[in-house]
This record gives sequence, C-alpha cells and structure tokens, in this order.
Amino acid sequence: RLGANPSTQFPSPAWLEYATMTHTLTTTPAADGFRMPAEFEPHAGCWMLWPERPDNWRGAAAPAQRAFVAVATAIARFESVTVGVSQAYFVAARRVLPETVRLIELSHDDSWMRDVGPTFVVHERGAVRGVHWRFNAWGGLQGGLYSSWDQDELVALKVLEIEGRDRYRAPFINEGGAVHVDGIGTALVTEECLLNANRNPRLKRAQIEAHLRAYLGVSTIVWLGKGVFNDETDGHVDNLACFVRPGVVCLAWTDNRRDPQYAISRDAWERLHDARDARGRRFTVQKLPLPGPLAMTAHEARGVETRRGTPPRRTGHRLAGSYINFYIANGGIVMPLLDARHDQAAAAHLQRLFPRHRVVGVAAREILLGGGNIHCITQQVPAAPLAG
Ligand code: KQY
Repeated sequence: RLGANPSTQFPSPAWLEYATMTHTLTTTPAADGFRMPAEFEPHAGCWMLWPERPDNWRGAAAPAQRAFVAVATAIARFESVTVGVSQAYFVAARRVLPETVRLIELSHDDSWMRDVGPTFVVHERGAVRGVHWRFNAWGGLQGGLYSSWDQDELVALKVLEIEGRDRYRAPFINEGGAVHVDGIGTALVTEECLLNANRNPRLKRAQIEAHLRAYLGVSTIVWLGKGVFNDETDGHVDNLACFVRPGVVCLAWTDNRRDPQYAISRDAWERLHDARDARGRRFTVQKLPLPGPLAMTAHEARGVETRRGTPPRRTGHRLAGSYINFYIANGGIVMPLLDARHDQAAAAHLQRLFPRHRVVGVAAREILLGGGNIHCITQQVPAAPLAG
C-alpha cells in the first residue's frame, strides 16, 4: 500500500541517518578499538561555553566574558571554535564574539567545557565518537561547587548530537580535566581527584583503572598524588602536568621549599621519574615554574555573589594559578597570562617545548578567579584519522 508509511515512501539514505543521529553505545571505546587522542594530535575544532553565573564570576560575569572572548578569538586563529550560550545571553555574546566563532544556544550551569563536554575518542579507520562522563559538579553534595548541575550533565550529550557523533555513557563520575593522555596508551591522573570519596566512593583504585582503560583506550595509568595547591577541582591533573609529546611531560614547579606547592610538585616529579609509559619508556620531565603565588583581592572577592551551595570567595584566598593550564590548538598554544613577573619566561619556555606551534598569551586572571583556566574552559574535537 503505497503512501501508508511515510518512512517507506521517502526512505532516508543510510548515510543521512548515520550523520544526523547520535546513538548511545552499550560497548566501550577500548572494546570497539577506539582511543582518546592526545591534545597535540590534529583537531577538527574546539568547544567552549559562555560564563554567566554571578556566584562564580565577579561583576555578573562581565570581566570573565571578556576573557572568554579573548580565548575564543585566540583559538579561532588556529581552528574553528563553537561556543554554547544560554538563551538569555545569546544576543549579548553574539555582539562581542568574532564572526568566525559559531555561537549555539545551549543550556548549562557553568562554563567548564573541559569537564562537562564529551571526551572524544577516535578509531584508526576514520571514526570519531564521544565519551559522556557522569558529572557531579566536582564533588556532589560533599564538597561540590554548585547545585544543581543537571544542565551541565546534559552538555556532553548535546554536543554529541550537534557533532553527529555516537556516544559512550561512562558508568562513573569523571571530568575531562582529570585526565591527560599521550595518545599512545598512557594516561596521567591524580589520586586526589580520581580516588576522592566525593567522586566514586564505591570504586577501588583497580576499578577506576579498569574504567579508564575501557573509556580512554589506554593501557598504562600513571598516578600522581595531589594536584595544584588549593585547586577546587580536587586536584585536576590538567592544572599540574601535561604531555608535550609521548615521553615528555611538563610539570608545574616551584623551587620555594616553604611553599606548600613544593612538596606536591616534588612528589609528582618523583612519581614521574619512577614511572614508565605505555611503551615502557622513562619520561623526560620539563619543569614549568608557577606564577605567583597569587591571591584573591578584597575587590575581586566582593564582586562575587554569595549563594547557598556555592563556596564563598574570600579575600586573600590563594588561587590555583598555573601555566600548565594552556590549550594546544592546531599549530598554536593558547596560554594564560597570570603574573607580569613570570608570563614572558613561561611563554618562552612553552615556545621551546613546542617549536612548531605559535605561543599566544591571553590575560586570564578572570578565568582563574572562577576556579580554572584556559584548558578547563575548552574541549577539542579531534580530526577523524585518515583511514588506510
Ligand atoms: O576544570 C576546572 N578547573 C573547573 C573548575 C570549576 C570551578 C567552579 N568554580
């Protein structure tokens, strides 16, 4: 009976179905032959979110919005950028973002795309998929940074819908900023974050490791101890250390033994010194001196609204500033400028580590005041590997 069923009358070609629908897979990336590529591998683009919360960003988020525009503009020199913004801020954001940046209405609770966005994985035959972690605002009701987080929980799914990529729903709490990979089988994580009782209290270290292997497609996990002193994410590795290339790790460093950061960085250095990567090699560790110490001023603290469920901002609070929190774009390093006394040396250091990239600095104190930095507010979409 022709015409009875519109879908048989106008069957959509299989490729269209594939390109427009996000399927939720019941397998794991590793089981399907997928791996998380390193950030220094080629990208198709970058995602960000628009900062809006007045209880996290001072001055009703206006100074942070200017900093986010500067980051998006800097990254857009190297690759395409998409920013998600709530309906209330769409017009204002469109006015100040460059035309080259795509703006999409997308509800969210705050603006940390690294953590609430998908972590992309690739297959060497040319496919890209996304991992949607479970998210509890960095600690849920025991030490989390705001409540509720139900819109943040949906961001990864929405990004994957827009990107047209299939989704793995991970069965445990994790954030993109809590992991770094070298792309050849090694992951770098911290105990402070991944073993924290406010994330997955029922999972033991071995179970967390099994999940990381399954969802990142890695074979070797290198455990560092604590993250940067006072980091409100409970020690995300992306503020402490990152891969420059396989076998080379850049580590936030201070020589000041009286600074509480000294023991943390020293311990990380020792663990890295003793560790081996997925190919059994030792790491070369490059020490990148920290800015500061930096602290929140009275004026900055006053500008943040106080709300129940969000930790108050206090004058003199030591900020978790680190030059490690940079973004690796296609041919560019977009790094935070945090301290006029150290910015130039840090930029020169990064330029030596990445001789084929152009290092671009962006004034990033306003992002730091919100609890993170450039790496935390970005999420790369890898280019599909060339099949063959
Ligand atoms: O990845 C991050 N650094 C997220 C920080 C969240 C801070 C919320 N105030």
